[in-house]
Amino acid sequence: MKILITGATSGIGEATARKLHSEGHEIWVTGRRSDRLEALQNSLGRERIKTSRFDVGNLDEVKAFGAAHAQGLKAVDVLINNAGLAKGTQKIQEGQLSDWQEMIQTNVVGLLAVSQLIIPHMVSRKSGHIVNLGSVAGRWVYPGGAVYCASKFAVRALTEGMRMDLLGTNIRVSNIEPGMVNTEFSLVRLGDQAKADAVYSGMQPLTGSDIADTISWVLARPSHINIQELVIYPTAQAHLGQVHRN
Ligand code: NDP
Ligand code: 8X3
Repeated sequence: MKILITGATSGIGEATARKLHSEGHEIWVTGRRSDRLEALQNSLGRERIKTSRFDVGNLDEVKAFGAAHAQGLKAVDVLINNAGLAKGTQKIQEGQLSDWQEMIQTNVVGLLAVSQLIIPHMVSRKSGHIVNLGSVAGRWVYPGGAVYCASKFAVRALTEGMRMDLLGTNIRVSNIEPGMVNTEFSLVRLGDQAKADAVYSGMQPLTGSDIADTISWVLARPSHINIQELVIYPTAQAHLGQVHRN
């Protein structure tokens, strides 16, 4: 299958790219850091891998990507809307508008903009699978997480809405909702490696590969099965903020 993955320069996206490439799929990996895209391409051997650098939240860049690859985008069988981020953990009364804008623009508007490049072609072909990276933060809220959670609640609503609007087209839509995964997520959110490491101290979090395996399984279900939502926690986490540490 031809699989487009947004945000494949680290974490879940990179692990998913590696997993799906190892299964023989043709992967198209994207992100803002071109050095990382190049390193991934070099490490996978340049066969069945294409790279494109753009910011999903920058609508001019998404449009330019769409125009430059109009033909290639018609053939995408699977879109993995993985690019996303959290910024800050401040309470709502202390938060920064620029952080809120970046989260909403990346996690919600960016997901929609990339999906819009792909969905009409999938509808014409009457086949395709869209996998969105939601989160347990898209089902439950926690203090200091209001805007990030709102963006992931939106991903959940968009997944449900896509399923409803696409009913009858054979297109599947899935929302993968992980708990704590040790990636660059906490470093991006907190801006400090020591603080990021502390998030996972004394407990075993999920890895990007754990989520990649899950996505691979979701894609491999027979075409009459649509895994719509899948919550996956580390065993040491029972709820947001409820973590068992040794
Ligand atoms: P990482 O920070 O390791 O990876 C995030 C990826 O998204 C990077 O490849 C980054 O690439 C890309 N990205 C971020 N912003 C943009 C943008 N504006 N345009 C294009 N690409 C972008 O974190 P994760 O792997 O953990 O995160 C992947 C997804 O999983 C996110 O949607 C996150 O919300 C979700 N998630 C993460 C959990 C966790 O605990 N880690 C739990 C639940 C969900 P680049 O910087 O090169 O642009
Ligand atoms: C990331 C999980 O718990 O940091 O989506 O919000 S959490």
